[in-house]
Amino acid sequence: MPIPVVFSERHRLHVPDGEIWMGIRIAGTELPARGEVIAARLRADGHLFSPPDEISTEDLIAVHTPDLVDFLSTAWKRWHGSSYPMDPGQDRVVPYAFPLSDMTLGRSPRRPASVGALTGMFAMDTMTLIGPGTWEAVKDAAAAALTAASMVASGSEAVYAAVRPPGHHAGTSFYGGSCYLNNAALAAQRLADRGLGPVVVIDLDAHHGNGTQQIFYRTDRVRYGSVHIDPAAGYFPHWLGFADETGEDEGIGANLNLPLDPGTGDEAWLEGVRQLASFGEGARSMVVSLGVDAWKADPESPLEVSVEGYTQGGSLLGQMDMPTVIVQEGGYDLGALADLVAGFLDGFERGR
Ligand code: SP5
Ligand code: ZN
Repeated sequence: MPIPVVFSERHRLHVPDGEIWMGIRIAGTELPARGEVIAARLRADGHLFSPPDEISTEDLIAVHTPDLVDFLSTAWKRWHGSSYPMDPGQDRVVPYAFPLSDMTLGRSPRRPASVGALTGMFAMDTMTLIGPGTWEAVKDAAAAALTAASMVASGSEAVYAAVRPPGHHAGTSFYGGSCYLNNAALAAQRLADRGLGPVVVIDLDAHHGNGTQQIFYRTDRVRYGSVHIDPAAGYFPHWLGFADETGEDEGIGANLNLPLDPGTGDEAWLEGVRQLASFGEGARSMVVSLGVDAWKADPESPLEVSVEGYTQGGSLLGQMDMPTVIVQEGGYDLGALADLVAGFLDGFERGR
């Protein structure tokens, strides 16, 4: 039986329309077409689709601050009630100044009057633009991950949330890296809350999931393990993803980072996936952050994993035989995206 899929057509409403990269607006790669090619392929392959349940703010503050949720849900309206769309002519919400902690004397910054300044309190970068339909799509992506977790908590063996935008760079109180709310973290927290803890999150995206790591850094109810491009080699998210980040307080030993050199291919990547599977032993359920941007021709990462590599990775995780929520993260080669996702899901099914 192909893995059931939770999917919302409303992902299409999120049209970031580029990113501000080194101060310049460029095309960007987190496109609506990503959701379309994945859904088309899985429909053709006979997966059963269902829409997400309705959710409320209460569901989101399980891992995020009310301030972040309030900002994301109102940012577009505030921006379009300001002068920025006319002067300087910016139609997307984007930050320009950031309240670094020394700059505010270590105090929590007071809420600024201008929405331009307010954006700098929540955004970790300039690449993650907010447009007219962003919030509706973001909310449905979170809802899809939560729905998949509820299905698994009520007995489904494995469910795939085919979402965009992705989520693993978003933390308790901040967004960035093309992510707004942390879909995978919401799923993991729900599994833990429904008696399926400890949960292990296994992150296969080419980039380190700094947001997921931050959300669960001080707890052992949700472990976080990731194999990704080494931030020390100059890659996003730059500040986190190093091997010496192993958790704090109750979470000591519950965080595992496996950074890889640029050019790393299937063999070493799969060895990393095997280590993540061992790290997950003894957990009662699993969330897979399924980024497929470690693919060798992906425009956003220098890792060199093949479709066969992702299929074998799926098989290794399927063999863990745990209740599992699979959540889509990155993956930007539109010509390979469907093969990579379908390959992983096939491998996962066959591994079980
Ligand atoms: C979820 C996810 O995979 N987020 C990745 C965000 C990574 N962005 C990396 C830095 C952006 C560089 N994009 C411009 C490339 C110009 N050649
Ligand atoms: Zn990525």
